[in-house]
Amino acid sequence: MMTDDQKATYRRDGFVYCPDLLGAENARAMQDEVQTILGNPEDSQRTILEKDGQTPRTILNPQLWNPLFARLTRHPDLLDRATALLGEDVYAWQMGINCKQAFNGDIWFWHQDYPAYFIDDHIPTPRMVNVLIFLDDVNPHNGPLMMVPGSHRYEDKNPQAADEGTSYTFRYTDRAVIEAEVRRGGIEAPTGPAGSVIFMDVNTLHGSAANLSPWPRRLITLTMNAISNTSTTPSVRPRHIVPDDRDATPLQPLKSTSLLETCE
Ligand SMILES: O=C(O)CCC(=O)C(=O)O
Repeated sequence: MMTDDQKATYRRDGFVYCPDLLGAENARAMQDEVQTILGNPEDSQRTILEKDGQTPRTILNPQLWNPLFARLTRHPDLLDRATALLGEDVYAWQMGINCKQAFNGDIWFWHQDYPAYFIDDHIPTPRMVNVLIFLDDVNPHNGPLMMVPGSHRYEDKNPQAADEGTSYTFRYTDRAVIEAEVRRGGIEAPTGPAGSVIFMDVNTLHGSAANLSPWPRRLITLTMNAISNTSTTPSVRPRHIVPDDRDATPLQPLKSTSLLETCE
């Protein structure tokens, strides 16, 4: 359950951190599944590589083709909080598993998610929440997600698409805006065990540094959208990056909190 205090934190800061929400057993199940997926590179459209052309950067939309990650979208502890924050039923709009591997996991330059969702994907309002799930223990050295508290109030009308030196083009934020927002709000980078979860407003400014440490820092980003907020016309981005949401139906919670239990 999302408490009133947690909701107030989310509204004030643009994110709320729930340490250990999914627990170690679920985290281990997801880690094992990621290893299996990466060991079977049967479809190159399922994974974006880093600019070295070898290191996996992001596994794209596994909820569409992997039963365990499909179940994750229906985990009751995620679904009830996302629904409470948005005030209505939700569907899984997009998911990625950012692999940020040990030694050579690359950066995610500073950005807000919503400008691309609005300009490129035609999602009418920011009535969405990005559910960020730690797949590994996160510490100050393995590239924790950094966020600027309060930056969800800044409305960026048209950030330019760029690759910022990585293999992934996105609408990254201008340096002058980042400077001003960080001067105002500072930076927070939650750390904690695998299975922890951050619920983040899609307008919160965020990014992460490269991972030089010997520890991976895999992070799931699962964007839940309010069912009244589906795209008005199909995204200009390819369907393996942004799935078609025309048939979106509300997610129903699993009966169990264990991802390993396959019964409904
Ligand atoms: O994995 C990361 O550090 C960045 C995630 C991110 O930027 C996103 O999901 O939009």
